[in-house]
Amino acid sequence: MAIDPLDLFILIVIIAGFAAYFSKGKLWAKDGEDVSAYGSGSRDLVETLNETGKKALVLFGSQTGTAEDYAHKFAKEFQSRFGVPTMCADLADYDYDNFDKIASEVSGFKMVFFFTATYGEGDPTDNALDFFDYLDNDCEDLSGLKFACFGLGNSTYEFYNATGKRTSKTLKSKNAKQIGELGLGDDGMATMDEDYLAWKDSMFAVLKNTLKLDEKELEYEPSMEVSENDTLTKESPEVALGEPDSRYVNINNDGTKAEFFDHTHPFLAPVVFSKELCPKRHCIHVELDLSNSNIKYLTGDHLAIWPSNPDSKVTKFVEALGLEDKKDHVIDIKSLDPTVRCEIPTPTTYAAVIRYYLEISGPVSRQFVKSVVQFSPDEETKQRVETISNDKSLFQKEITDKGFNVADALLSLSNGAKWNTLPFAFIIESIAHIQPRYYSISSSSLYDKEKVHATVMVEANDVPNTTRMTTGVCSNLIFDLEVKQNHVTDVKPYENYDLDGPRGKFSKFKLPVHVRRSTFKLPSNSNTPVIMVGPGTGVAPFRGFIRERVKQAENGDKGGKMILFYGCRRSTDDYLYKDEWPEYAKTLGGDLKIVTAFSRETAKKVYVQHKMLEHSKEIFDLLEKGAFFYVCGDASRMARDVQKALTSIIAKENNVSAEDAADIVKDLKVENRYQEDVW
Ligand SMILES: Cc1cc2nc3c(=O)[nH]c(=O)nc-3n(C[C@H](O)[C@H](O)[C@H](O)COP(=O)(O)OP(=O)(O)OC[C@H]3O[C@@H](n4cnc5c(N)ncnc54)[C@H](O)[C@@H]3O)c2cc1C
Ligand SMILES: NC(=O)c1ccc[n+]([C@@H]2O[C@H](COP(=O)([O-])OP(=O)(O)OC[C@H]3O[C@@H](n4cnc5c(N)ncnc54)[C@H](OP(=O)(O)O)[C@@H]3O)[C@@H](O)[C@H]2O)c1
Ligand SMILES: Cc1cc2nc3c(=O)[nH]c(=O)nc-3n(C[C@H](O)[C@H](O)[C@H](O)COP(=O)(O)O)c2cc1C
Ligand SMILES: *[C@@H]1O[C@H](CO)[C@@H](O)[C@H](O)[C@H]1NC(C)=O
Ligand SMILES: *[C@@H]1O[C@H](CO)[C@@H](O)[C@H](O)[C@H]1NC(C)=O
Ligand SMILES: *[C@@H]1O[C@H](CO)[C@@H](O)[C@H](O)[C@H]1NC(C)=O
Ligand SMILES: *[C@@H]1O[C@H](CO)[C@@H](O)[C@H](O)[C@H]1NC(C)=O
Ligand SMILES: *[C@@H]1O[C@H](CO)[C@@H](O)[C@H](O)[C@H]1NC(C)=O
Ligand SMILES: CC(=O)N[C@H]1CO[C@H](CO)[C@@H](O)[C@@H]1O
Repeated sequence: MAIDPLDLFILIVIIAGFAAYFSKGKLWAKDGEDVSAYGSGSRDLVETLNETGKKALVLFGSQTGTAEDYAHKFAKEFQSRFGVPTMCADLADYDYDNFDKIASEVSGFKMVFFFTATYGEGDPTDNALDFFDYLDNDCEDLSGLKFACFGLGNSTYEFYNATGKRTSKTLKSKNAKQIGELGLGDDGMATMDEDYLAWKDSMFAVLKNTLKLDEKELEYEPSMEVSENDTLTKESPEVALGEPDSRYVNINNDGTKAEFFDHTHPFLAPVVFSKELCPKRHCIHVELDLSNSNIKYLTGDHLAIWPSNPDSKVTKFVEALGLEDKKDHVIDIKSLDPTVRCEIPTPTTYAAVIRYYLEISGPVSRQFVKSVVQFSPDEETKQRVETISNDKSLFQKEITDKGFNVADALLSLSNGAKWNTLPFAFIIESIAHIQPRYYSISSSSLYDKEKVHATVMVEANDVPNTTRMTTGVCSNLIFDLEVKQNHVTDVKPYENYDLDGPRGKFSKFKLPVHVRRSTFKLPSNSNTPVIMVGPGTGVAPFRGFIRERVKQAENGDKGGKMILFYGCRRSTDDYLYKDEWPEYAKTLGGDLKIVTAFSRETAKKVYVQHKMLEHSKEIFDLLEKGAFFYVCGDASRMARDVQKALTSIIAKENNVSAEDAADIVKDLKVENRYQEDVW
């Protein structure tokens, strides 16, 4: 239960948050920029389609932007290939009470496409919850509606592709007609992009036949316009230089105090303390002060940090596009399509867009490279781009295996020639926008009321057979901040950032954040024993749990037993919070037990699940006493292995079959006594 369907609410005054979420855009609609839906802010789907003359609809359920990205690209390509005006929208932006009228009331309506990702235990994304609620409870008959669906998932999770399948199955059960096959994209096998391309090609072939659509020569049709504005400079007060959204432009930091912060309007939280937890691998502990905001958190929630790009990546990107001389020019971004909104505050500058809004450093997709063929700066480059983007294995070898990002790939493909041929509107439309990163909060809201702690492992990996390295955007920002805040001189961060932010607003050491509510929670009764399994950074929320019980004990409330199974490579290298545990044990006495597994100190790997088996009887006895069981950390293998270990413990100690033990574990999950916070 990593992300529960209920946790779409950002932790704030709950009622206010509720109203704000469902009126997203309307409450704060200023100058039209922050309006989520079609210009008027209408949430009426049929009315919007009617008024904008759209004849097809692409809806996405997305948590971290992948489905959103595919949906936008699909909508654009569908529109330009078949000349069908198409609207692409977030599932949360519309009401569904007249969804069943689309086919009958929107004249000439073709069909609707869904792009839905899966989270938690096969759950839909936060923004898709209302839609599924409608489908399950209010929708009667969708006959006459044609649809297609592409589901996104990761096959390393237990409930792979669940949401895509649910979308397809439910719509069919309401008599909607599915066109083509259900598409499934798998992150786990790293084939998402290829899965999508294959599905898309077969979908277009089917569409040509079933919808009798005429195919046109594919060319780029901009849905926004970027124009330079020479009457303004980057000093002009109305120009956005990277403020998280337009409400920050022209507002002083202290002026934001009275405001309301949430997932669309992050709080600039001062980092009041930071430290290195493991110099050998770099894991950073940060403490942020939320006291000047309306944001409250509960132990077990997630902190979302909004990162920006490092200097080296910004410079390289500017160089690839040949924007060196005009990076600070002011640009206006205007939507040409009333159903497409640009979330980037405007007017702004090229450099601000690149540093603060575009995800420029991750891997580049074959689809993206395919789409730039038409903008190649010269004939030779065009040939090369065409060849490489049409050949899966060549693309893997020349681009993916080299750890290239967009700028690296473009410059390598063009042999260093500048891509000043790429329209900036195309860049904004084709490159994903930076999403906040989530961190399991490692403090306790009881112990650390106004402060929120996070435990951030720095992501930096060597690219095999090269001297290059790939670096994670957000974790390296935190690393850079820690080094500068503590004036560390003997360590060099992997990347350097503009920590002062636009107009110095992030100075000194502030980060835009919001809090996301989770259901990963201690039992309400403090006497209930808890068993926690959290190797690596998975220990983060358990530090919060333990601090919570420490505070309760200090208040005279003697709690139940706590066992933490913690694993890392070596006791001397990456044992996080090693010095803190004895302190907590002083207060909790025999009620806190830490069992460690060091994987690289012996010839044979020792993991947390091995240690669990050694403590089989103790775990079972605690479960019999009503203990809650928690797992946090790596989702791909660890969480599964731990579940297996628990199942075999129950089978052995309870003398039941493996099947019966698995059922008991399932029941524990249903009772919320087995909780996961995995990523
Ligand atoms: C619910 C939840 C809780 C979490 N809790 C924690 C926590 O407590 N602690 C924690 O440390 N993390 C946690 N995470 C993970 C965290 O959100 C981030 O994913 C993590 O910090 C990496 O983010 P980043 O921006 O640094 O890396 P990203 O920029 O997102 O990069 C991801 C990876 O891609 C690699 N990469 C970059 N460029 C390329 C390229 N061109 N080609 C190939 N690879 C590339 C990077 O090296 C990195 O390894 C949690 C995640 C979730 C969903
Ligand atoms: N730079 C790298 O090469 C590298 C390597 C691993 C992870 N990472 C990244 O580092 C991030 C943070 O890592 P982290 O600190 O949370 O974890 P971690 O350090 O990767 O792992 C914590 C401990 O869990 C062990 N482990 C590995 N597989 C396991 C399994 N199936 N079951 C139980 N335990 C297992 C590890 O052992 P062993 O590692 O000894 O097997 C280690 O002792 C992850 O997001 C990951 O992507 C990077
Ligand atoms: C915390 C977390 C939980 C996930 N749970 C599942 C799951 O239960 N089943 C699945 O198929 N995929 C799961 N995934 C994988 C996502 O569905 C997949 O990465 C998808 O591409 C994300 O799309 P988005 O970026 O549009 O949100 C999970 C991913 C994360 C980060
Ligand atoms: C949409 O237009 C059709 C006719 O073109 C009309 O019958 C219908 O009422 C309109 N629906 C909405 C919600 O505007
Ligand atoms: C999917 O699972 C794999 C494990 O095979 C993991 O390494 C990867 O990070 C996951 N992908 C995403 C995007 O979560
Ligand atoms: C430039 O911006 C100013 C202020 O927003 C605006 O009045 C003017 O019309 C813009 N000029 C151009 C050429 O877009
Ligand atoms: C790295 O190079 C070695 C030998 O030069 C080769 O065997 C190996 O497959 C290469 N690894 C990658 C990931 O390309
Ligand atoms: C376990 O159960 C089996 C039958 O279900 C029984 O034959 C066996 O004696 C039991 N063992 C113990 C130790 O209780
Ligand atoms: C195509 C594919 O891999 N489908 C899988 C989707 O997930 C279910 C389990 O939820 C599997 O049984 C299917 O094989």
